[in-house]
Amino acid sequence: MRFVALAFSLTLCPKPLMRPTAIETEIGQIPLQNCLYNASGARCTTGEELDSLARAPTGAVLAKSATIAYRKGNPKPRYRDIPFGSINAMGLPNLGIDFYLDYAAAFSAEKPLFLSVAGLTTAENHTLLKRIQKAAGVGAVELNLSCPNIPGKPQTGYDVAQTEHLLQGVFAFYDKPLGVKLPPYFDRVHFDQMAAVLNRFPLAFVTCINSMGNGLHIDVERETASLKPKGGFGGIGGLYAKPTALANVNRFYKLLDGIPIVGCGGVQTGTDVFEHILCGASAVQVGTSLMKEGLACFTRLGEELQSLMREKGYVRVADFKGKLKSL
Ligand code: IRO
Repeated sequence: MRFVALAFSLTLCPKPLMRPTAIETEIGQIPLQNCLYNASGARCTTGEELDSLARAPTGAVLAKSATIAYRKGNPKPRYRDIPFGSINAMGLPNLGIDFYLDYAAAFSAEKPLFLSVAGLTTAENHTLLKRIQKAAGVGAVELNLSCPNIPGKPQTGYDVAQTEHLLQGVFAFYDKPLGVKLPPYFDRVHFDQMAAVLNRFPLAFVTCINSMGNGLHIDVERETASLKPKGGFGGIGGLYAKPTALANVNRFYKLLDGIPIVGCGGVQTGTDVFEHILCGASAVQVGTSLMKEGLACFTRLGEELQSLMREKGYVRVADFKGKLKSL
């Protein structure tokens, strides 16, 4: 009888005998069943793309950065896979905020929908956020301070005073969860200056990093740039960006007073996800790998992360989050 009960528990109820490794997490007050989700811009512009992301094994769905009006974006080719990553000069193509608000109102997946906002002026950002504040179905907003591809529009995140001015205006009326997406920084003083500003506001999260702006990839055979817009200059993502992304995640994790970090940049394997979390990320976005591999990347990355966690004896994300050791 005891043998029968044991055989039953081994076959039908294997869970208690296995070591559970959960990749659930939370970004501050926002619980996520999976620490992975898409980066804004990667396969998340249309309703069909967002529906597919809603069905994928991810913790959230994040939409393409929105402006008030529909934008066609820059002329093509404006995105290329390149050997160790990607280059893009998309130019903020999106369906306009009305589309994303309607999508949010009807969203019924068992995970939060995040909207991304990238107004071309401070006034446009305020208008967008006032609309979102009144809307239903939006889990959080990622305010994009770092689009590198709008000719004539510098990245707000490279101007500390302008960032402070924008956030002062935003938090004068906005009281729902809102985070910012930063460009990569390369100088220790710039980390300090931006962190000092961000610490003055009740941010729900800070996403590090957007693509590394204004790289140039050459098509040697044709002796041209690989992209058409902006003389070929575009944001670089993928493995090229990983060490910079990890440095930004880790520096802001240390400098920000408890504001959660969302890591983004160079995630190709479960080990890359692990590294982001070790550096301090609470959740990790996937951009270039999603573009190259499609939605299957999320199953693979989740499995690879869990297998590494098992190897290392970690049971949950919190066991190693921010625990980068010194040498
Ligand atoms: O060109 C784009 O649409 C774009 C945006 I808004 C961004 O935030 N980052 C990027 O690499 N491309």
